[in-house]
Amino acid sequence: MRENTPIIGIIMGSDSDLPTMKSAIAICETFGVSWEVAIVSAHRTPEKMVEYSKTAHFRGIKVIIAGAGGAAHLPGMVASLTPLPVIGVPVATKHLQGVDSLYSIVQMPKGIPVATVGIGNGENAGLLAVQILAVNDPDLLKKVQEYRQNLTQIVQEKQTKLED
Ligand code: RP5
Repeated sequence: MRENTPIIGIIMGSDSDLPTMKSAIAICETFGVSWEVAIVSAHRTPEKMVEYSKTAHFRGIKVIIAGAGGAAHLPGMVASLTPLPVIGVPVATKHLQGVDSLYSIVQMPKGIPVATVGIGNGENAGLLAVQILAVNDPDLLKKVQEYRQNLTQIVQEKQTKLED
């Protein structure tokens, strides 16, 4: 649901991050949570980053997912500028396979947390954002529980196939 009143803000440093971030969008769609997406670069569009971060909560955004690769300063800088929870997605890179991205995002100083997911794991970022929203939304919480039950069922089916 790409709506006028999105509640999850998905941002990324470059359009080259989109393949990774698409899985976060897919999770929002699965759970019926409204989202928006934007390219916001800490280095190439720093003023846009400041504007986005300072105004997101006024526009109704509840959680920000920020993906970046390499010198991945976007999630941390956004977190320093917004009161909203920020989930960081380290995007895999060609030369250092995303370890650079991970280290750039995960080691935040005390006081300014970024909830960092695994390298390339946009899906978990989407799920974490949904779970944060579900704390105050019983219907969404039920959907999260059903999603988990489905995961369990998939594993059980794989086990059954192994035993066949
Ligand atoms: C970062 O630099 C982006 O998040 C991207 O992961 C990386 C490379 O960007 P491009 O050169 O592909 O635009 O800012």
